Formats: sequence, C-alpha cells, structure tokens
Amino acid sequence: MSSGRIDAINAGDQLRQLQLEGLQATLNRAYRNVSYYHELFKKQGLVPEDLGTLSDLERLPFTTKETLRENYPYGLFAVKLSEIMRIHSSAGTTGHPTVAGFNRNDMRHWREVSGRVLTLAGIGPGDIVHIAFGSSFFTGGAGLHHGAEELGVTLIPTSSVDLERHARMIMDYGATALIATPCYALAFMETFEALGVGPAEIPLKKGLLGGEPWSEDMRAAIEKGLGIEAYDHYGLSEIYGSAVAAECHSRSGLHIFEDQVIPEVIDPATGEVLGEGREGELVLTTITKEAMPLIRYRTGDITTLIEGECACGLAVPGRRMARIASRTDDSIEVSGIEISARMIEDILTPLVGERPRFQVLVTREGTNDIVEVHLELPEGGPDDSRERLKETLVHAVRAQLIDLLGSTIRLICAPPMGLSGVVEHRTKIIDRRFLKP
Ligand code: DLL
Repeated sequence: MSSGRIDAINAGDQLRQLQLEGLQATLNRAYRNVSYYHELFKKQGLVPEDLGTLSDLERLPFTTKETLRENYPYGLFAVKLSEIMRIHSSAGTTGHPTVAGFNRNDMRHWREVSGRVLTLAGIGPGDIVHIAFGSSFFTGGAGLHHGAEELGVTLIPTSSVDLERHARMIMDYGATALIATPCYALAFMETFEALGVGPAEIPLKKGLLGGEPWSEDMRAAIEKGLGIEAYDHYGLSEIYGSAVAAECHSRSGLHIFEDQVIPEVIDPATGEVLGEGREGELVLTTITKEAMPLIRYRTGDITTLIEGECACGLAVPGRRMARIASRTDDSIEVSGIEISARMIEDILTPLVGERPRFQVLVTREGTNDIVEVHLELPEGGPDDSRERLKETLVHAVRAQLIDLLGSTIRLICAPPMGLSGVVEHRTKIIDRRFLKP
C-alpha cells in the first residue's frame, strides 16, 4: 500500500476495506506484543478476531495520556527496541512527557504523509522551504523535514537560530514557504517590521502553520503581515507528528489522513460516539503504525467531523475535521498562573446552573493581562432578577479570580445565544495577548 500519494486511495468502500485490514493488523499486533493491550482484551473477554467490523471498535476502551504515562517509556512498544529507528517525545500540552517509537515502516509512512501535508498546501518542487520548527525531539520539525525531502523541494532546515537570523535567511535565500507555529509566525512579523522589511518585500508566499490552536483572526493578521497564504496542519507526537490532518487550498476544514488513522469524535464527559457535525473530543486509532499502535487514543482535542466532499476535489482519503478550537483540558497561563476552562466553569456553575456557556478572552494592555469572561446569561426571569444575578456573578468571578491572578478581570454578560458573534469558534479560552491590534 502506498500511503503517501494523494490519489492513491479513493474514498468509500475501498477506504473502509483498507481501514478494516489496517485495524485488524493493529489489534493483532497490540494483543500479541503489548502486555497492556493483551490484558485489556482479556479484561473485556475479547480476542482481536471478535472485532470483525469497523463499528466493533466501539467495544474497546479508550487509551489515554495516563496510559502512556503509566507505560513510560517503552511499555507500549510492539516491537523489539532494536527495531525502533526513532524515538520522539513531547512535553505535550499537559506537561508530562510522552514517548513515541517508530520502526522502519513507520518512518516510511511518516515521510509520505508529511509530504502530503506540504502538497495539500500547494508546496512542491520549485519551492524553497524554510522550516523554523526545531527538528530534534519535536516531531513537527523532523516529520516535515522528511516530507519536504520526499517531495523534492529545496529545503532549509534551520532549527535553533534567533528570529533575526531566520528573517535574514528567508530574505537571502528567497524562501517561498515558511513552516512554523502560528505564534512564531507572529514573532516573524514583528522581526521583519523591526528590520524595516514590508510584506511586499518578503519572498514568502505560503505558511504551513500548526502545532497549537490559532484563530481565524490570527490567520488574517499573519497573512497580512507576512504577505502569505497560511495553512493549518494538525497532529501529535504519538501519531506521525505534524501529519495527521491538514488543510488544502479550500481551507474548509482539515483533511484527516484516514488511510493512517480511524477518527472518532466522542462526548468527552460520557464517551458516547457522536456523529458527523457534532462537536466533541477527537479519538484516533492508528492503522499503519507498527512500533507503537494506539487504540482509541483520546487526543483531548475538540473538533467536529465535517460531512460531505471538500470543494478542492483532491482525492484525499478520508473525511475532514474542523480546526481544533480547544482542548478538554483547556488551560492558559495568565500572570504565571494556569487558569483552565474547568476552573471558570466551577465558579459559574453554582450561580447559573450546569454547563454554562462562556468564553474567556485574554488580552494585554501594556504589560497588564486583561481577562474577560464572556458569559451567556440563562433565559427567562424578570429584568431586575437578571440584573441581580449579574451583580452576584461579577462579584463572584472577581472575588475568586482577582486574588489568584491579580490581573484585571471583566465579566461581560451576553444574552442567550449571544456569544457566537463575539468570539470565533466555540473555543473556551482565547489568547489574544500576542496578537497586534
Ligand atoms: O505539536 C505536532 C505538530 C507539530 C503538529 C507541528 C503540527 C505542527 P505534540 O507536541 O505532541 O505534537 O502536541 C500535540 O498539539 O494534541 C493539539 O492539542 C496541539 N496541536 C497540534 N496541531 C494543532 C493545530 C505536535 N493545528 C498537541 N491546531 C495536539 C490546534 C494543535 N492544536
């Protein structure tokens, strides 16, 4: 099977057959070679042969970050250590290291799908690609480095040089594509500005940005500031680094590489599998990875599977997903203190009831962080009682957050369903501190 070429696999029956074969091979491999998964099957009273269809996958429990931690570092490897060609690790978004191992076949797949990420963004031979990701332990850099080589672009691997050096290299070598995190792209904008180089003089045409959440506002600012088209791509170290899903020129969701992973979206609270069009936590099962297969791995990332064909018309195997808006463990550092969506929810719930609809917007004025909690007030009730509720809320949010953060806190109450126009997506926490107005 060739997993790299975009035209290799058609959607529909052919893809489902390929997924089923990949799933069965993965389950067998995990059951036979990974004691954690062997015990898990035993506990469920199952053997891999009992799972004969794709929907049977739902009969298996989830693998979580906790599982990775408990089996750190090599407990989930399904091949001998001597067969591992590469070890990568990530501090991830939760601060605990996780390890991923790749054998020769995994490296081949990884190379190919990384090339696909570039192809989807319209980057190919003739382009001069400046990779500003560190390409050591971080899978973003390593994967796209291989992918760029696979495609035969002109590659500039830079890794750890300072921003000014990066900017000068882009100018001197005439780089046409930048690969970086969105925050780094914003920092590039400022560096070019400081050097007195305007967007029209910067040779870059495309930016392939990912590795962290970024908003449409940020995309617009980066496109304007660097004079580029910016594309999103998504992945995680445990599964082919930066090459799990990527945007094409339609930029209407990210194509998930379903010849490599089976995606599910679940309700993070109940584990129930949700259909297309419903927002929840992305769960991935690998179907080609041999060294470290992962079954129903909870990514913690919140997204929606998108129904229907993409307007791009490219035969990318699989469905699309919405850009990652937030994480189940949504949290952010403000004034050195980590605040999470859960923390704000715990303050609001006793006052406005279960599952309050709110968003937290963090901005910066001078050196001061401003935290705005935008909250939809529940429907109904006379006006004066709503006013009283508002006052109580303001008091409670301030009292509990100001002591902690010492920053400026504002509570902004919106009418029911009033939030959608205020902030993009349904992200719970939005960080605009590093975005220039
Ligand atoms: O960040 C892999 C990567 C590198 C992807 C470069 C894309 C570009 P980890 O360090 O293991 O791997 O972090 C994975 O980062 O679960 C998401 O929460 C977040 N993430 C990655 N890409 C995106 C994105 C790499 N495009 C975690 N949008 C994931 C939002 C992203 N979040």
